[in-house]
Amino acid sequence: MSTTPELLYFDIRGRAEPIRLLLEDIGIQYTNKQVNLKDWAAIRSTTPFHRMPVYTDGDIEIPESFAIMNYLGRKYDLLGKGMKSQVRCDVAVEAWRDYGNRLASVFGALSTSEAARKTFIDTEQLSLLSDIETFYLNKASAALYWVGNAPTVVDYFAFHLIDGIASQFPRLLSQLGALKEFHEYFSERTNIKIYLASNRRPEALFYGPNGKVFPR
Ligand SMILES: N[C@@H](CCC(=O)N[C@@H](CS)C(=O)NCC(=O)O)C(=O)O
Repeated sequence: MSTTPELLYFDIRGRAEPIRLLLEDIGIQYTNKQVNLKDWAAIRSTTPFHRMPVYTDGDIEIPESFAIMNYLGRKYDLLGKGMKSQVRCDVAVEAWRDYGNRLASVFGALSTSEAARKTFIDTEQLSLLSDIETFYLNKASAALYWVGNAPTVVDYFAFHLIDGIASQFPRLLSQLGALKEFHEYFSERTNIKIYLASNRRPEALFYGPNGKVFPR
């Protein structure tokens, strides 16, 4: 049995990117196995639920991206210290998950009209993110992490999604000063900086309708 954990996912950032960021940041050696969409059909039936990501650590095989993050959070003490912090961590993760799911439905579904996409980009997105930013600012600590004085799993979800906003909607991010500040701060962490500049990080954010890579 291999002692090096393996993360199996497409060759995009997508649902695996917070997991990659966490592993990279805390310096875990892992096999970053990336599958191109054209090769997926051949391995689909070998994965639990026939989907990815899947994380394998010794004799533990974990499908479901949030279960993987919770596993890593428990294993490496990244879920917050004490009840209040743990609840704050859970709430923030859910808020980012809602935003991520909304993004997936707006940009990943063929059925979404151009008009609905435009409404999301022009108005809805700022409202959703302003609420998340208000939550972020209502923290007990002056530190720039989402919970307490050290990273928790939510910092990796938040960084991944804000990084997408920074690259796709830079003007929007300039209206969200606290999220922008967090993004800049977190991107300077030593191992995060190394990862962002490395070829281990996929270029593409996600596969859109018809398997098109986004952004092209
Ligand atoms: N709830 C799951 C969703 C997993 C999921 O939808 N994975 C997609 C990629 S993001 C997938 O494997 N799609 C391939 C397929 O359905 O054939 C999670 O969060 O891990």
